[in-house]
Amino acid sequence: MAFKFQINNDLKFNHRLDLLKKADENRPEIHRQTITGQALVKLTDDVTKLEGIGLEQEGTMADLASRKLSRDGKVIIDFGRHVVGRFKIHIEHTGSPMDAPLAVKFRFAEMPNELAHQASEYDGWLSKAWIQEETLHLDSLPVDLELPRRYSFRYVEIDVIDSSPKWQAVFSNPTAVAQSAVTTPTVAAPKLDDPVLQRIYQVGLNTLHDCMQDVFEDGPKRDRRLWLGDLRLQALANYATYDNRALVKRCLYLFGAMTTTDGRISANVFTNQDYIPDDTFMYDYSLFFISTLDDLEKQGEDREILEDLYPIAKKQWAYTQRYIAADGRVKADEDYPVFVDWSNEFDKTACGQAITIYALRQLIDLAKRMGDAEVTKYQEQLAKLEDYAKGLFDAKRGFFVSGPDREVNIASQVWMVLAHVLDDDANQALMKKTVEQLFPVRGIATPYMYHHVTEALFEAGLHDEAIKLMKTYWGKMCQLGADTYWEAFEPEKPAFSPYGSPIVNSYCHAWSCTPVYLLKKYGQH
Ligand code: RAM
Repeated sequence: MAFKFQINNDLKFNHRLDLLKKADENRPEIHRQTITGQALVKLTDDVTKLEGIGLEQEGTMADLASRKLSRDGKVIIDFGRHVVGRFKIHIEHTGSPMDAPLAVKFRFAEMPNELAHQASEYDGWLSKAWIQEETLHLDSLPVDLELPRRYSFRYVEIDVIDSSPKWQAVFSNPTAVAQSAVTTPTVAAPKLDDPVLQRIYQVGLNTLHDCMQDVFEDGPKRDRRLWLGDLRLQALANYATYDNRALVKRCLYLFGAMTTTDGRISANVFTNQDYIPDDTFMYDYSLFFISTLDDLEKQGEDREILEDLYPIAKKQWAYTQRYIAADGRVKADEDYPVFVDWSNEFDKTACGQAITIYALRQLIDLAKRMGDAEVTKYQEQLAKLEDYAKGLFDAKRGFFVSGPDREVNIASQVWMVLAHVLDDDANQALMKKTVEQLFPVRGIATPYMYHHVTEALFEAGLHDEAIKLMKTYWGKMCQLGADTYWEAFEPEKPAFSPYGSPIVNSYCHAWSCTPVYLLKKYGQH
């Protein structure tokens, strides 16, 4: 089922002020740190890097002030690490008096390959306004320029469109004021002897750090907002590292405060000025509200948020009933898509079944904590959903099948394992068979889904296979030059973008940071 923009103008949303107040009470303090540019670099052809674009140092920072830039003069500053924050630079002119303004373009990139694409060539379906660049006309110099937006970047390209034949622009002292809701981890890192895993862990930590802002953002370049599916994984990664529970609570309160009046929880909320729920709904994301609340409670019971948000979790479950048939079959619906992954190359029906079971188990845990008598009703429905799911297991083929064509795909096996539809031995046998017959993974486009594949291997006790996959997937991003992990990565098509061009891809995307969680939970063998 293809992802499409949902426009639902006539929805009615709640705005529970009591819950929004609690979201505000849990608002984080933002920590800031000033970072200076590290080197001048230029793009090179390098087949070992993403899209064949590498970098080479071409000067030190001291050289910047000696570059006199006029028409078409360019320089790329490398900040040496990924930064989310404001950018400042000092600009002067040299030569004759300024007989024209300075026209200059700044381009910000998380990865070198972004600089090899031009915004003018972008024709994808997502807004090109996300492309991080600014063109300015400065009538007088010198100036200490601070650009207006918060950017997500490691590299800044300065491109002088024009000065005049009589004078040149001189740039110096580029700084970034990096920001995050967290500073250093408060939970000890797992003991990892393998340098590849150490690097994989560190890049995950950097990714999470830079996505922890006023809310858990999905990506600080884009969409810069709070998505429920991303939040679930970020929260788990956060408990294993920075352990800022207030930020998780803030985000859960935001979703809980602004459901539709019929009980649906939005896939994401905007938090830039006012709090606004998006009119976009995804079946699995809505259910992950239940999971995220339960995961939080499992960290240590928090009665207040449980009592505030359990009724909202229940209402989401009640709304979900229309997608569950009497025999326990989950009926997918184009208007409430099951996301699972950006790829549309596989059938997601069995995943929908498994995710429903996965979430209901967590609702049952919440119901027990609340002493809710409806727990029995939930348990009965769980049994039906599981029976139906077991019927999807094709004993002859040894796999779960999905959809009308009885398709066998990796995602279905993975979600059935995570939902513990079979017992532990059968789960292990299923994942072994998945590795033997369905690997190498093909046609999965996001670290989000790779996370679930890796987790299913760990859950099934296939530690070595899980580590191997982590190394070939997240390790490959590291080899290709990642400082932070990416929103989309399909190893067999490294330049894949769900949006038509990598220039709008986010290269610091929270749902990919989960090696920090996986290595902490399962990695020390
Ligand atoms: C994208 C964002 C976000 C994700 C949704 C489904 O727009 O990257 O992270 O949750 O897709």
